[in-house]
Amino acid sequence: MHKLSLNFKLTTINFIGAILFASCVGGTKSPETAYEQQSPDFCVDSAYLYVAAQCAFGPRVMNSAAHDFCAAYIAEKFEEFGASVVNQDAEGTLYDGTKVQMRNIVASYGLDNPVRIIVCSHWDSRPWADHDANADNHHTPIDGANDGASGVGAMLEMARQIQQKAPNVGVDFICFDAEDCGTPEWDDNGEDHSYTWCLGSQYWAGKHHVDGYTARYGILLDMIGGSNCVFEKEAYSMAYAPSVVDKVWSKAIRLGYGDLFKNANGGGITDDHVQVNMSGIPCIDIIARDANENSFCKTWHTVNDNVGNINKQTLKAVGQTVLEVIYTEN
Ligand code: AHN
Ligand code: ZN
Repeated sequence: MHKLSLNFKLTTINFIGAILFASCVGGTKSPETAYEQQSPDFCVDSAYLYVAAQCAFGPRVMNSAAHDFCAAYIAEKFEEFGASVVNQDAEGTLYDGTKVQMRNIVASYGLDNPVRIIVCSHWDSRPWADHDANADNHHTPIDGANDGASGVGAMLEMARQIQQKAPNVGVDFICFDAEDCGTPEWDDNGEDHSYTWCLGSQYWAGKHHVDGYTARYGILLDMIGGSNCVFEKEAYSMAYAPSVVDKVWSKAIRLGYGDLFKNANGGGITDDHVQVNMSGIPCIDIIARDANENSFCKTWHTVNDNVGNINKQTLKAVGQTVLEVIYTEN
């Protein structure tokens, strides 16, 4: 009898141990997290398909057919997932004077809800791989799987989840155009060219997609699908929206993604969130940097920024974290 009960206990312990072990395999979650997730599961395989679908059009560079076809794809996908979509068309001017036709795409849920959260990303891709190790590639347009498509792919998957179960807040997914056609490195004379980036969000900041629009806060997703990268607390985010940074980082850590979301201060980055902040809505940037070097991810502005280099663990961590923030907001 004694022996039997000892065996039973050992088996029970082994069984619990096996569950804890199994929950660690293949994921980044730590077994000690007791936090109970409030949001639906972010399906990273779906998000990955939406990234691949954008890249399949070819580089979404300004004034190209691929760009226009992808704009239609993004709007149609959001509509399929039950969103109300507004296209905001405008003309922009590149660093060299070239005129470009821009389209910001805004997909909204819960339009009657006065409490609104923005999730945003740019959707265009860089016309030049001007950071490529091979100078022969410096004028080649990039797929922008990580730099562009990753953020939109994650937003589409969040939209699919929201269609199935509405959160307590209204959500506006904003796809900004013409973020990534800032002055190329090979044409940089050393002056301040920050105004040549983020043309779509500059336009939106001056004229919101609907009159009188406002939101409680915004979260920008930029390069959220790379490998060997980490997320640090970006400096403009900390200056304009420190409580939003805290909210997002603490959710990420409670979900077990503390290996990616570092409790460290990063530098300030010229990005679409600066424009959202300028328009009076606090907004943070979740933007990856290389885990080992003081730079963006290895594929940044290179011809290697393609769907084969998308890292599902990173994409999942960010997608689930932002969903959790949305579903815990009241
Ligand atoms: C600059 O390099 C000036 N800003 C980085 C913003 C960016 C570019 N994000 C993606 N591509
Ligand atoms: Zn870029």
